Amino acid sequence: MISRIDLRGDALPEGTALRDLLPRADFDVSAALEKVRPICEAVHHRGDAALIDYAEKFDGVRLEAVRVPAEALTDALERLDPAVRAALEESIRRARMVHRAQRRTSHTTQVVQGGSVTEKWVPVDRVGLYAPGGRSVYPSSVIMNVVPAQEAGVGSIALASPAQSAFGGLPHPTILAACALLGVDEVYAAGGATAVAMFAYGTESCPSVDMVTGPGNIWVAAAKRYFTGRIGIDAEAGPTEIAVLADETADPAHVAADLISQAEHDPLAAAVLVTDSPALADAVEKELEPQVAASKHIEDRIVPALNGRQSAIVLVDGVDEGLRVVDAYGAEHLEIQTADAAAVADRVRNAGAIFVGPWAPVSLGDYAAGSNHVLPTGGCACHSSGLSVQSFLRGIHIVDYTRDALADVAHHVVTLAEAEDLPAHGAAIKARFGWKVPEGK
Ligand code: HSO
Ligand code: ZN
Repeated sequence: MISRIDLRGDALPEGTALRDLLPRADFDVSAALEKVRPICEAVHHRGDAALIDYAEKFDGVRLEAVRVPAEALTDALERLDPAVRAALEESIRRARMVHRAQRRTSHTTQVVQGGSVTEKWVPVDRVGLYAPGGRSVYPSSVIMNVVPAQEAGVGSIALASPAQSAFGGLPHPTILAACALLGVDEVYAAGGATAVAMFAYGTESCPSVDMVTGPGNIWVAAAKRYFTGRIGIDAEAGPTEIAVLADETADPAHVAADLISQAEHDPLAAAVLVTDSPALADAVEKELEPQVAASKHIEDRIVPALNGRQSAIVLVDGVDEGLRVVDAYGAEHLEIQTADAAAVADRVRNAGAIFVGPWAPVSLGDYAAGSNHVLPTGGCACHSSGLSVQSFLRGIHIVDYTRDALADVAHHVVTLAEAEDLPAHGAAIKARFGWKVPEGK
């Protein structure tokens, strides 16, 4: 069912040439952009009325208001299955531990006597978090977005999730319960591009935000792209990906189970095994069949994901070549299932998150490792990180120089200003010293 790419024998190509040999999903956000434009503009011009009309069109329910009443949140928490509540609480506790450690403190560098630069970290004032509905109702993603924002010190956090006709037009009750557990009380029933537009422009009931984060389908990604430059966004999340770098010591049943675990998300999800062991490749392929047959979302997601051009078993000559392949791929999630997995993991340069050895499957990270599961997809791990406290902070440089400290460096500033043909820059210095350039030390 899963295709094979044999990269054994010849030397591996360099850079993008290697990347081009590897599988990847088609996820054309630019085509979706044209479709979301009128939706975003309708929300801009008609505000809540447009949100209510779109909820009726896309979610099949006529809302009285988009803001979710406070009682709906407490109600959802009261009705939450106690086992789910305990699991969410443990997930929150672990995520808080990890994200609290990411907090940054301001730092002052004394550049010269009398001249300092302080980097002050300031949280974004207000963020809008998106939690999908429909196929993916993930309270775990609410945690992964809210916790870093809270630990960063974001003062105002709003959350949007699609209206559900089965729940009287409210977002899914588990999403509401997760919000209640996290202390988020500003929740809106709005979905996809309409939710992003609501946050970006603001409406009668929802004040605009400075930044939108959260996963979503291609429409959410397109809406994020539409608003890039106007508001902050975390990333245009694409379909989930797992890559496993494994040698003959890996357990094929575990590898197969882990590949299926992410294929379960989406027909475009990617599952990639990179191995130097043809025996393991055969054994994993053999394992896939009964395990897929025993899973739930077979025809609509797992089979198309594993069969898709984005998934493959890649054969390489050795672990060193395997490392080059996974680095070129830049997976959202990368498992290392080799002998001395920690040493191999240490050599990886490109991955959203790395899962080391047989006891750290991706699903642990999805729910309860303490790590964040909002991670770069589509190869973006080569230049970007997953969601973190840092995502919600801005580092502001505060420049503080005395007269003497400015005088000491003034001639260099004037020289560079002249070299760039920007004499007014130099004049701004000279004006302070009787229109002369002070002699530096
Ligand atoms: N693996 C997904 C996150 C998720 N898994 C949510 C289960 N629920 C993307 O990292
Ligand atoms: Zn997952």
